[in-house]
Amino acid sequence: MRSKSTISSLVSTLLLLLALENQWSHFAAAAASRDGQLVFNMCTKNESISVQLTSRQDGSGGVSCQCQTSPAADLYKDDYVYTPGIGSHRFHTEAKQWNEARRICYEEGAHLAIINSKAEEAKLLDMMRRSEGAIRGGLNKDEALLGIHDLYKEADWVTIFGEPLAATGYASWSGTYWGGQPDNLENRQHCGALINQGGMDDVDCRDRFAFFCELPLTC
Ligand SMILES: [Ca+2]
Ligand SMILES: [Ca+2]
Repeated sequence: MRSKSTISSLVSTLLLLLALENQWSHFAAAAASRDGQLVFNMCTKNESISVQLTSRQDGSGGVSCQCQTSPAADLYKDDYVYTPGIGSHRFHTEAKQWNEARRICYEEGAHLAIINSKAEEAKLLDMMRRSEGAIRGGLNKDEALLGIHDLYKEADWVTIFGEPLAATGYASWSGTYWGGQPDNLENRQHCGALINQGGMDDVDCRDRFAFFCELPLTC
């Protein structure tokens, strides 16, 4: 018990110091494992920090601490809007086909955006509405491509990483846009897009739309 309370005290001090220095963008994860060992992972502005606190097994009640740091993803890249706790996004206003958009995001060290929450949807909608007048080309200015598709199997929606859409935390299709979505119009709509009124639509991957890129988080 003594060692666990010592660990708690050290962790509190560590977190307080980090908070005071205003260095961390968000507290990414905390995991407590067996036998008085605690591992914390944190994202800061410049680094990903993993802190492992282990109680000594010699009965002294002492604690050892190991820190590992590595460069964090470049969350502050030019043209990307960083929102703490949500992510870094860029709204591309020059309309592209889905696969072109996917490649452009990749070349920026990013990926087509995958929405994980209503808060992230709200952020992207805000970016879309602010830049609507800047959209060039494309089938319409109401929608922007996302990193989801049902190209492998009709109605089996997955992210560009192969994860089921249902596991992303956001699978909100519009119930009203053109009578409700996804409608797989003419059996040729296999890419996902965010609608500026909220919710998603399935669109033809060959049509051009504005699109969102997202920088990956390291932790
Ligand atoms: Ca489809
Ligand atoms: Ca559709």
